[in-house]
Amino acid sequence: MPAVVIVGAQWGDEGKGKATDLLGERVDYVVKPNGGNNAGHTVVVHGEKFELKLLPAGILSPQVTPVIGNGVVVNLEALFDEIGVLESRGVDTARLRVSANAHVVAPYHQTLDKVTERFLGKRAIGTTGRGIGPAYMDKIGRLGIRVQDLFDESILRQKVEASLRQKNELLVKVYNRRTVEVEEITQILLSYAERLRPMVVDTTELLNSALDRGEVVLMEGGQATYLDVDHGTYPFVTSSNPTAGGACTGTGIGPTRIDRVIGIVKAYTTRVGAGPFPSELFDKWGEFLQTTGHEVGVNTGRPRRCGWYDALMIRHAVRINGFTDIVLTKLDVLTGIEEVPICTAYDVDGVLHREMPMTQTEFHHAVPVYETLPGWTEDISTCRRVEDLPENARRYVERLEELAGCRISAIGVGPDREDTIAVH
Ligand code: 2SA
Ligand code: GDP
Ligand code: MG
Repeated sequence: MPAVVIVGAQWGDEGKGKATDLLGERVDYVVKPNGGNNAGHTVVVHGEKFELKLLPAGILSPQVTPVIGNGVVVNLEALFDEIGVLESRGVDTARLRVSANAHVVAPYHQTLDKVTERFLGKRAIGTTGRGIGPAYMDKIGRLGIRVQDLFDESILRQKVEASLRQKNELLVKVYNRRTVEVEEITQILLSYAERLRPMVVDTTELLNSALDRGEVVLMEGGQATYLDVDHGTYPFVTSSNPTAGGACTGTGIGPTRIDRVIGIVKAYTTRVGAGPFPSELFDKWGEFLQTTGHEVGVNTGRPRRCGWYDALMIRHAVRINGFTDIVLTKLDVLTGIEEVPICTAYDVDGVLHREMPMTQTEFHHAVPVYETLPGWTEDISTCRRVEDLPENARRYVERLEELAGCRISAIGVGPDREDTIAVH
């Protein structure tokens, strides 16, 4: 399995970090193709909890070379903070490599993210406030600053100036904020240059050469399918392409080199931030999932909205990403629910939809139609084989597999690395 992609199939926090960490023992490189320090992955290794944001979860496996790909937007302060925290806990981060083509999140991106959200008022996206949207806007608008620019002071100053000429107009005239000085930003960015230099390489060359040698590269997608700027619930999305195609552009690995695309699917649904969510729960079961599943944002501490499993979303995600298999996570959280509903259709203003509707308006109006399966009360956290699961848990998994039209290859029954069932 030379090149493998991991993609979140819902709105994030499906457990991609744990899945990456689990596969870490069998891979040589783990590369992050998109996003930045808006991500949040909790990985539990032998009872010890790690929270990763900008760094790929593969950093916890000593034989893995972790890579920040060209598609990532890098907040340098956050990068070195995270490295510092991991080092203080005994994790060796010296193997980390960063793409020379990755873009930098500058302090003014974060300011713009926050003021834009405030400006939107009721229509705010509920971003993480990490400057991700404005950094990607600059990238697409050709006003971005790349990691390599830090090694050419005169180019860096020119680029900061070009970017700030436009930003200052906006900040001062529209948002009533102070002017950001070119020299201040240039010096802040330059202050990271020497520490960053040893990590910076042509990561596309690094990864493709590794594949040529038969080594295994895992692409760890940030965020998730329905947060994708093209395929997600726009405008309530992030500003990158977390779907499988984005893994190619965000790393420089061609699609023909990819053998496996693993969809990470939570056994129920969560979302953090604003936007439509047809199977969202506002009753005791929503609270149950939130509490039992510890559904709180790793990055911002926001409680995650919770709802039942939405089979339409997953079937559509299987298509968009071309999943070869699914890792189903957090099945243990459903233990104790007498009857487990699965959303299998939407009623949209009286019209029944069995697939994702075409328009966002229809999705906003979608009322979930449920089929219900009997639940289970047995503790499943110690199950290590499918046969160990109670019959009703097995039936739930089989039904999800059938509705998704994709094989489930592993099942998560707890947060620790070991709490996993491999399906043969
Ligand atoms: P942004 O900051 O521009 O990417 O926000 C745009 C939308 O994308 C959502 N988003 C996320 N959703 C779930 N998890 C994310 N990471 C953290 C976590 C989130 C946290 O793992 O818990 O700590 O709050 C993540 N990152 C971005 C975001 O909520 C907006 O809806
Ligand atoms: P990511 O952003 O997709 O990596 O997911 P997060 O780390 O933000 O959120 C997933 C949470 O669920 C983390 O706290 C994990 O430790 C936890 N987790 C992952 N898999 C399982 C599982 O199978 N069962 C339980 N109970 N928790 C899990
Ligand atoms: Mg997360």
